[in-house]
Amino acid sequence: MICAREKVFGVISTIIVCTFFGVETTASADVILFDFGRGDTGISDLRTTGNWNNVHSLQESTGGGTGGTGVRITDAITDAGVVTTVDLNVTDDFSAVNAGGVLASDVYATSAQRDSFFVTSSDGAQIRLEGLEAGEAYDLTFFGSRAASSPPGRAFQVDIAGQGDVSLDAANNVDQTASIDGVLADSNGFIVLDITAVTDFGYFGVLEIDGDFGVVPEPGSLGLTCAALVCLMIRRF
Ligand SMILES: [Ca+2]
Ligand SMILES: [Ca+2]
Repeated sequence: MICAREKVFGVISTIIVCTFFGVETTASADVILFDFGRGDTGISDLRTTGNWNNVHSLQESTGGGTGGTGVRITDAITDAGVVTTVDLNVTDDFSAVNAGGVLASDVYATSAQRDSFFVTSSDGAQIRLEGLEAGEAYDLTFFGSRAASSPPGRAFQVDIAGQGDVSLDAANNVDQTASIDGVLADSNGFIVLDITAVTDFGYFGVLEIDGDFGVVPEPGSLGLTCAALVCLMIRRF
């Protein structure tokens, strides 16, 4: 009797685990692209179509707004459209959103190159990438553009504690990127990026991540996996 109860408990536990935690697989090397800038609420829509993750402000509807703390992308897609476990979390707000980049598509689509979130000399930002594979190495590439005919400075710097830093001048930029390669996700699957202005302002427009990502199974395949596990356990009664 006790044994039967334990088996029933086992089946129920399997259903609960499948329902709440899903079944993850790891994709082969892939690319995730984030476009920082304007969305569609109240002002011009500069989101990039296709397999991009558009990061835009929570405050746009009130007139421009900022790339505020709490802006979040959940289950980012790869450039092949695969849904991953990767989240992007703005843990320290940017100063505001800008759409004054050079109209060009040398590296990415124009809608990605021309807008950005920006920081100032007195107001940096922080992004935490979550849901990465713990201990896995990732290559990170950054882009930013701001049409400019004179000072002040428009360069941003990205620091990843203990793993490297890089800067990129966004002034009139159309084809330059900056990268930090081989960045290790910590034991939580996190990589934290601190973004600052080198001098006056820093325009941060695109983040590209190259590496292996966990994949969120499609609902259909998840259901089949759970059903198969439950059937297997019932047959063993
Ligand atoms: Ca800030
Ligand atoms: Ca954009």
